[in-house]
Amino acid sequence: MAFVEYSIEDGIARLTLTRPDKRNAMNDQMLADLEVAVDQAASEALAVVICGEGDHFCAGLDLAEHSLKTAIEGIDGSRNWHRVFQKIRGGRIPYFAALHGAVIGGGLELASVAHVRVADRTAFFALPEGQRGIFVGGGGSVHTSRIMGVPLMTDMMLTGRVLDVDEARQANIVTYVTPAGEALAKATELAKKAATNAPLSNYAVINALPRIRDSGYDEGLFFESMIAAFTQTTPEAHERLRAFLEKRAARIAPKE
Ligand code: 1HE
Repeated sequence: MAFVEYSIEDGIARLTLTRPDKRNAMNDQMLADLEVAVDQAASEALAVVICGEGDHFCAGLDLAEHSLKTAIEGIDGSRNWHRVFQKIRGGRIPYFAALHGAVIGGGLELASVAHVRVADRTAFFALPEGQRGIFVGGGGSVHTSRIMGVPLMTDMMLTGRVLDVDEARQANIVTYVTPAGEALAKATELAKKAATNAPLSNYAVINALPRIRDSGYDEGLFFESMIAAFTQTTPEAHERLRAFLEKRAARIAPKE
């Protein structure tokens, strides 16, 4: 793979965007490489960390390549981002994004399909599509807007507003902030924790929560009961519940 490096250790896959000279801008080849890495992770990993090489996570869509496309090629390109990103967002295993430096445009859209986002203090977030004369195309109007809300996303897209990590934390774009250089270690630590969960519970969290959030109130509650009954009647759930009752499972300690 030219622009994505794949590695796996103890069931945790690491996907690194490796195009630092172009600030990890996403071109068609990088997206294709990302899909190969995502498929590989799906076949063998319990959780995934996604990060970027160099000083930035991802500067978004490769504008040089994009500017040469016709309208129909642009549609195909955007639908391709959706297809690959859906494998991340709606797969079986959780993704943890380790963010630093620029998390811009398509980079923020990519981060938005991860399930947990960790940023270090160097991270900054922007959606300069308005300035570039384009629109989000990597699913941001659906995913990113659900995370930060339409008002803030509209502000960022209209005014070019840049968010720092504290603002991003406040807007739930990230749920962890680390000192500079420590996002990857934190994201990996979290991925390791999630990897010890029952895989079916992880699947339900990833795939049921967003659907329930998008459904009606009554349908959501009904769907929740179905998923809850399904997961809790599996042999793995029985064993995990028994382990707790027989005092073989770790207790939850108060936060230090
Ligand atoms: C790029 C890209 C890119 C850098 N496409 N080549 N994204 C943007 O509008 C963000 C544009 N990038 C930037 O604002 C800056 O590059 C950064 C803040 C990310 C980094 O700044 P800096 O000073 O470290 O780097 P640089 O000198 O600006 O860029 C280094 C090289 O990377 C340079 O190429 P070079 O051949 O002159 O060395 C840049 O041209 C190249 N580069 N970013 C192509 N994005 C699915 S739709 C999503 C829509 C969007 O993503 S819109 C947002 C696009």
